[in-house]
Amino acid sequence: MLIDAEKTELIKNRKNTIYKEKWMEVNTDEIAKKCMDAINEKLKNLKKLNIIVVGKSGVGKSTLINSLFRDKIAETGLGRPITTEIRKIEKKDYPMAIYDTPGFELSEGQQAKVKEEIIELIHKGLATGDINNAIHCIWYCINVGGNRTFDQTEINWLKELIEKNKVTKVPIIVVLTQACPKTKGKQMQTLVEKENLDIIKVIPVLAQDMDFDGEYVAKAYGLDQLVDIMSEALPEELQDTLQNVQKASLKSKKKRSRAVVSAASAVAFGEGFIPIPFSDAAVLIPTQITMIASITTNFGMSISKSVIMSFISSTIGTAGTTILGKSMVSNLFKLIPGVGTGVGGMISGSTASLLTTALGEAYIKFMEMIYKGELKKEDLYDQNGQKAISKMFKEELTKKRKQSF
Ligand SMILES: Nc1nc2c(ncn2[C@@H]2O[C@H](COP(=O)(O)OP(=O)(O)OP(=O)(O)O)[C@@H](O)[C@H]2O)c(=O)[nH]1
Ligand SMILES: [Mg+2]
Repeated sequence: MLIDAEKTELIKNRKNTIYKEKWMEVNTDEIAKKCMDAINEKLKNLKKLNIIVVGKSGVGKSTLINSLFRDKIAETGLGRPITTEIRKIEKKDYPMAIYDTPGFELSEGQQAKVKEEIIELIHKGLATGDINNAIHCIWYCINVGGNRTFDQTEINWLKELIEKNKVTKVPIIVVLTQACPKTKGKQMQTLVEKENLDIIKVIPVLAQDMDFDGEYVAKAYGLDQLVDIMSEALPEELQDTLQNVQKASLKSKKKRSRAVVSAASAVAFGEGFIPIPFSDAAVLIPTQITMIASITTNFGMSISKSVIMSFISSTIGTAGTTILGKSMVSNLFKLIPGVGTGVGGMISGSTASLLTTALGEAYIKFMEMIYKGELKKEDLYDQNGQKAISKMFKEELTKKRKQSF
């Protein structure tokens, strides 16, 4: 039998243990570091997207590539020749390769050669059984500006390529470049569509604004649609890569990011129903870190740890580096209208999911503001910037809370 003194000591020890767990510290610096690790891991594991771009010299292949993808990838020179006619453009730490056909002139001998080389590339890629080596899409570019009518030799070339690609089924998109004025682009689109080719889509684009003697400027268009079509044509494993490299459609980045938030929110729902003293919400944090990493990857910007940290501090309500888990939870609860303070010491599934959704939506807005240059790095270190993030998060919470009623 235990004597009273021993009993008291045991109870005290037990209390201490619970006490420690209950008041566990949440370190924003640590969380930001984990976010950075998760972002780097995610970037490292992005599958490589491989596109072949074919079209006569001067149609605007390089312009198209540089307008659609980040970091002016086609400006890295001519690319490494991999066959006599095809060059591979790659960049270090860039999850994409472009096979370009510079100077593709459709002279008869060359036409046939390029076609054979493309088919060979497709087969070689498939033979490795690795998605990183496969050819995922072919753009066939036709210049609208220089063509009054359709060039039948190009259609014939395409038909033969389609025939040879019948089994391998790499998606082919016909891109009508320099499609200006738009009506001319539409006309050409109708002409190509009449051919009933087995392709994904014919799409007119103007990759860059076009200046007519300083009197009239035709605005670039169609790139966002090309991103959407690519997204429809590519498998799920390449969707993150596409968003990471494309810079033409913010809408598409946001759409993909929202899907990430819904998924994280569902996971958080399952992780809910945890008594606060034991979990201190720490159990929930890995899910949110993964979510933040995925959204950051979609935006394709390099983000520093301090930027992430200022977002975290602003949302969980701490000025310093550390905050007690309990305070963090109570801060968060205070932000949710009508929830009170952690009823029964539990974070319910629906509260966990609500917090996750609001955090994710606020982070998408935060990324969007940085992407558009509306929020500068300097703003993040001053109080006003942090207050703006806090406000955004609170607004999202209120909005989502209302929706859940
Ligand atoms: N304003 C405007 N100019 C364009 C557009 N597309 C191409 N150009 C111009 O057309 C010319 C040729 O474009 P490139 O992108 O170099 O053509 P390319 O198909 O890569 O040509 P090769 O590499 O020789 O096969 C350049 O002077 C571009 O500036 C566009 O969408 N808008
Ligand atoms: Mg070029």
